[in-house]
Amino acid sequence: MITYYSTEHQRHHGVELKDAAIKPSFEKPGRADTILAQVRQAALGAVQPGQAHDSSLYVGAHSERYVRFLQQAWSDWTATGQTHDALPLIWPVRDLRSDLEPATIDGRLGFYSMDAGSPITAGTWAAISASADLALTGMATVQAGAPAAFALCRPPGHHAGPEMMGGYCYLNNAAIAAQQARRQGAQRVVVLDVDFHHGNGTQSIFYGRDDVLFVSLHGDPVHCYPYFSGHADEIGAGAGLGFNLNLPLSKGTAWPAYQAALQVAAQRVQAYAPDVLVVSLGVDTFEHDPISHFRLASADFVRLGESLATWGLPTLFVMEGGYMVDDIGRNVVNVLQGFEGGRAGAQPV
Ligand code: FKS
Ligand code: ZN
Repeated sequence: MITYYSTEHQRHHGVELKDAAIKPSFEKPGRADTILAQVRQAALGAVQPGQAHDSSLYVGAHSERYVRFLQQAWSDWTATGQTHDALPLIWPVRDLRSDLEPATIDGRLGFYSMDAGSPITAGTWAAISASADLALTGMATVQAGAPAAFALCRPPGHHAGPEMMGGYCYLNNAAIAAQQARRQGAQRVVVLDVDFHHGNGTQSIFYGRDDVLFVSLHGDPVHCYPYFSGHADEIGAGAGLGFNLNLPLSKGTAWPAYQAALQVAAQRVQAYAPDVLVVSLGVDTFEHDPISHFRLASADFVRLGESLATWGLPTLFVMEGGYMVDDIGRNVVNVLQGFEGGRAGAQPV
């Protein structure tokens, strides 16, 4: 399986608020580097750079004005005399107006975000556009006939909505790839999200549509970030009614319950009969992940890959979260190798 990787991700290294202090973000460059090292060590396949794509291809998953905001945010911020990273500090929550785009960067940072987890830095646009381009390149490879590809995206994307950054995400790489699959002729696309956190952004982008089915296994939002999205009763709206499936799982979920939920997901996907599968691949479901609460062991990630292979679909893996930096590379490669091993006995869904 080809891995698409770009060094541009290193230009984004942000901060987050934790324990009443500004600290380096859990979502740090070393994550992608350790995954790449394991991909190479395991000889998974070629590692190639992505192709640059026009930012107009990000529109569809996102609005045009949001993409423009991301592209210009750092220069707008530094134009006010600031030199440190930009973080939003005010949000248009209930009872405040969210229909008017503010003119100043301070207002716009809050207008276009859900939390303070996505700082804008000097290298953010370079990194996030390169990350989205890896997903687009991977999708092109899959649509050209490859059984699978791995987009080693960083920054991640699944919390980013049509007009919203947050949770370390800016451009929704998986949604951008799914949207591109539709443009290039796929009739039905599934995005399966196995990151520990609910992919609220992907859900939101496709909530009113029946041409992209979103299925997610994640920590129950009653207890887990992002708290305000990911419940089982979120089933889509309008034309998209019935095309959103959330499978929230309790804290401490281990492989048996996880596998059972995966089977529910498989049945829904089988009924949908998609042309292509995009997997939002987070490995923060690992038992030792520092910010999450599932208990998958390293060997379970092989099983996850094997299970997905039995779906028999052209598959693009898009990297999302995973924070136990020493182990995430092994766990990611386990999924991908499990997938390749499992393809031998694959039955089309
Ligand atoms: C809980 C703090 C939660 C934010 C967690 C963000 C998770 C991001 C992710 C992504 F894939 F996007 F990277 N902080 N104590 O893993 O879902
Ligand atoms: Zn996550």
